[in-house]
Amino acid sequence: MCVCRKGWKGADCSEPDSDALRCLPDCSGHGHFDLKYQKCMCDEKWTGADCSQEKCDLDCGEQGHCEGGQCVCQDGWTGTKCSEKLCDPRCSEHGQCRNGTCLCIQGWNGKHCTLEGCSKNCNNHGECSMNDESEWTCHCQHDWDGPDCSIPLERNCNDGIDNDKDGLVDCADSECCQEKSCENNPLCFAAVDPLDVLLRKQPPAVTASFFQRMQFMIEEGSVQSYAHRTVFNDSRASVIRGQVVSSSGSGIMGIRVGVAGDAHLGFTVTREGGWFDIMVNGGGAVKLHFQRDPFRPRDVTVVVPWNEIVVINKVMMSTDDEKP
Ligand SMILES: [Ca+2]
Ligand SMILES: [Ca+2]
Repeated sequence: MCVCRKGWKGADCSEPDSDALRCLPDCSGHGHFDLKYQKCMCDEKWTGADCSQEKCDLDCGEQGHCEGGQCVCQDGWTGTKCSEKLCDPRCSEHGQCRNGTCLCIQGWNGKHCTLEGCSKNCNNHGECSMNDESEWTCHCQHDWDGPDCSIPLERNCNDGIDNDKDGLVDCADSECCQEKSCENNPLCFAAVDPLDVLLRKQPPAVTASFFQRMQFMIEEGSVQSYAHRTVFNDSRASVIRGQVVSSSGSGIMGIRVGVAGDAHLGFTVTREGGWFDIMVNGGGAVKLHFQRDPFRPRDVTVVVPWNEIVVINKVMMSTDDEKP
């Protein structure tokens, strides 16, 4: 027997089925059901089997598609044609998004402009400006220092007055050591930078031992003065590296650093930024002694393995005027 299509009945399916006609698909109200083709014929602008999808013919580029008459962009893209790159949401706080690149407002750095370049507006002791690396940084007035210009400097290095009231007068204040009037002052004597010594030398053989690679430090005119070669044990020698700072956190130059109770190991003197390197014999606790007027001397005990470079925490020195 014949199985009639929707809307038709009778033995040979030639009579219109008025009941069924009432129940034909409504094509979402955007078309009509065609009995001949047995499917929804959609109105212009609509598509889909039931004509429920609006035809969308906007050009949404490669990063988007048209939906409901407008472009829907893939993640990370925006704009009427989805052709503009979005920035990380963090950009909106201190920057402006320009096609995927976050352009920072004054004082902010980083890919998403989240890094503060001029903290506390340079404490009103400096200017926030862009450096050669296109980063905003504080440029401090001449008597202020630190990333946010919060550290006062010894303004006059030759007036016998402690200008920044840190207990250090003129050349005793390391920041004066670059000044002509302090150039030859013993308080500004510093050891040479080991890197500078190394650069003048032939690189050591790859097979050289730790001691052979490091012994340049105790040679004459190098980092460590008055060191006797014979007191160092080749298999135990190690190097302690550290930084001596004042209570304000700035490095102190000219601090004498030696091993307490062992003068034969010699001593070194902190260089610019308060840095020092000293060779010792490892394999136990080593007590370092730090001293220079007008600071209170300090001892710091370090556990030192064999043949290693040990970097220790900052050593803070204070004067008698300061609370310990
Ligand atoms: Ca001072
Ligand atoms: Ca002064």
